[in-house]
Amino acid sequence: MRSSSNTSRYGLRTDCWALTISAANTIIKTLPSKQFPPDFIFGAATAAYQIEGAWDADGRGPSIWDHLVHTDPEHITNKDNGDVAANSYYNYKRDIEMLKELGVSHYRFSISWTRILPFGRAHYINQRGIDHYNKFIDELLANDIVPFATIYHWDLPQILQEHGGWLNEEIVDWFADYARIVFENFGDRIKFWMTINEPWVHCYFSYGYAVYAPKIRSPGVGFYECGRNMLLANARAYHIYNDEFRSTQGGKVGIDLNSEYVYPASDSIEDIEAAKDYLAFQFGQYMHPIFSKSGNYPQRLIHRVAAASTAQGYNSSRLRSFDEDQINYIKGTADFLGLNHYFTKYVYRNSSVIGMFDVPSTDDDTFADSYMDESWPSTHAPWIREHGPGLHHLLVHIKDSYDNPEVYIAENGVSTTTGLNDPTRVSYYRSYLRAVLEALADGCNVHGYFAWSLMDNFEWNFGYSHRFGLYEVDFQDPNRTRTPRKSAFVYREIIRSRTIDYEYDPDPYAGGSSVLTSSLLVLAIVVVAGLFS
Ligand code: PNW
Repeated sequence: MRSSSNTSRYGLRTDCWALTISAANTIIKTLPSKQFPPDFIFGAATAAYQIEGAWDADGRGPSIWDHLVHTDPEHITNKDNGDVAANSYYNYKRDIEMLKELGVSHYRFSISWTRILPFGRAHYINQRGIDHYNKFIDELLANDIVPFATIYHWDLPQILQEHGGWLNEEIVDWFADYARIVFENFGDRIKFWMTINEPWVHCYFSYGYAVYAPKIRSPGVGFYECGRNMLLANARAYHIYNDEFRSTQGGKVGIDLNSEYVYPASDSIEDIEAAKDYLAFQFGQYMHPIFSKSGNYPQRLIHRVAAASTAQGYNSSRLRSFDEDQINYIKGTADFLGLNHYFTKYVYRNSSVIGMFDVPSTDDDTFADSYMDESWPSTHAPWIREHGPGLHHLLVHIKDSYDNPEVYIAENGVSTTTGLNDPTRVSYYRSYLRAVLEALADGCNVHGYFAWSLMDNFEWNFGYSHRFGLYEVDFQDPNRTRTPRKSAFVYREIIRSRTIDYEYDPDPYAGGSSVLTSSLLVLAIVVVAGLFS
C-alpha cells in the first residue's frame, strides 16, 4: 500500500480536477439521482480461491495461494487460509439462492485454473474440474442468472510459478491454452468473459512488492514484465476467441482493470503532472495499449521509465517496448472494460518525495505520493474511504480519453467486521451507485454494476478479518451459514426499484422488514404481553 501523508500540508480541492484530467470541454453535471435504465445490469461478484475451499478435492492442483498459505502461514492475518473458505465448491446452490434473493441478474465468479489443469499446462485436463463448473453453470442458467466469468483471478498454478510464472513470456502460451479450454467447454453457455483480474494489483503486489503470492520482489523490473506478459496473454486469448469461437458462440471478451481516481493536491503544474503520471502508471499502463486509438503504453509512462533507467545506468528501459506488430496485436483486444474501483486519492510531487521510494521501482519511476481526504468517511479498511464522486470522475475520464468504451463496474465495495448491521457499507454503496447514475447522465457507456462481494470471503493477506460480503458467512460453522446483512436488503431494494431510496432502513435481524415496522412489532408485542400480565 502506498503511504499516506498528512492532509493538512495541502489545500484540499475536489471539483475542478476532472476538467483537467479529462478532455477540456467535459462538463460534469450533478443531477439529482434518478432511475437506472431498464437494461442496466446489477450483479454480485466473487473469485474462486476466495470462496470455493475444497482446495485439494476432485483432482485440483495447488496454486500459488495454496502454496503461500501452507508454507508461510504467518504471512496471513490469524494464519487464515482458503482451504475451506465459504466452501462454495459444495455450497454453490445456496450461493445461487442468495443471488435470487438479491434479485441480481448476473453473477461474476472466477474459474480455478488448477481445477481444470492441475499441472498448469494443457497436457492434462481434469474432467472432474470441468464437471464441477458444468454443474454450476447449468444451475445458474436454470435460475435465470447470467454467468459473467473471470478466467484468471490470481490463482496461478504453483508449478507454473516454478517456471517463472508471470515473469516468463511462455505464460502467454500457457494462459492461451487454458483460455481455449474454458472457451471450448463452457462457451456454449458463458457469453461474458473477462480474461485477467486487475493486472496492476497482481503485478504490483505479487511481482513488485512481494506482498501477495508468489511474493516476488522486483518493483522496478518484474512489475513491468508481469504487466507486459498479461497484455500479451489477454491479446492472445482475445484473438483465440475471435478466430475459433466468436462465430459459433457469439459472446464478449473483456479485461478487468482496477483504477483509483486521483485529484492533484494543488493547482501547481507539478501536482497536476504527478496526478496524470500516477493514473498512467496504474490504469493507463494496461488501458492505453488495449483501448486507445494509437495503442502502446502511454507516452508519459514510456518516457518516465526510460529516463529513470538511463539515469540509473541501464542500457535500455526497464519497461520493455512493444514492436509495431505487438502494438497492433494488443490494440482493441477487449470488447468491454471490467472496472474495479474502491477509492480516490490526492496526489502530489515535491521535494519531500525525494528518497521516499526504493530505486529502481515503479513508485520511484512515478515519483509521486498520495493521501486521502480525512473528511471522507473512513471504513474498516484503512485503505478505503467513501468518496463516490471519484467513481463519477473516473467514468467521465474513461469516456473522454478512450472513446466511451462499454464498461461494467466489475467490483466495488467495502469491508466491515462481523455483524449484520453494516451502515458503512450501505452508505458506501449508495454513494457509489449515485455516482454511476450521474455518470450515466453524462453519457458514460456504463452497462452494469457488480457489488464486491456476494458474501464474506478470504480477503487475501487479511484472511477473514476483512468482511466484504452483502451476506455474512459464519466461518466457525461447518455449514458456513450465510445471512443477509442490512446492505443486502438495501441493494435488493435498489435493484427492485431501480432507484436509491435514502430513507429505506431495513432491519437485518428481522428478515429485512423496515426498522420502523419491526419496532412497531416489538411495541405491539410488549403492549399485548402487558395486557395479559
Ligand atoms: C480486489 N489496492 O483486490 C480483488 O479483485 C479482490 O479479489 C479483493 O477481494 C477486493 O479487491 C477487495 O480488496 C484489490 O490495494 C486489492 O489498491 C488491493 C487493492 C485493490 C484491489
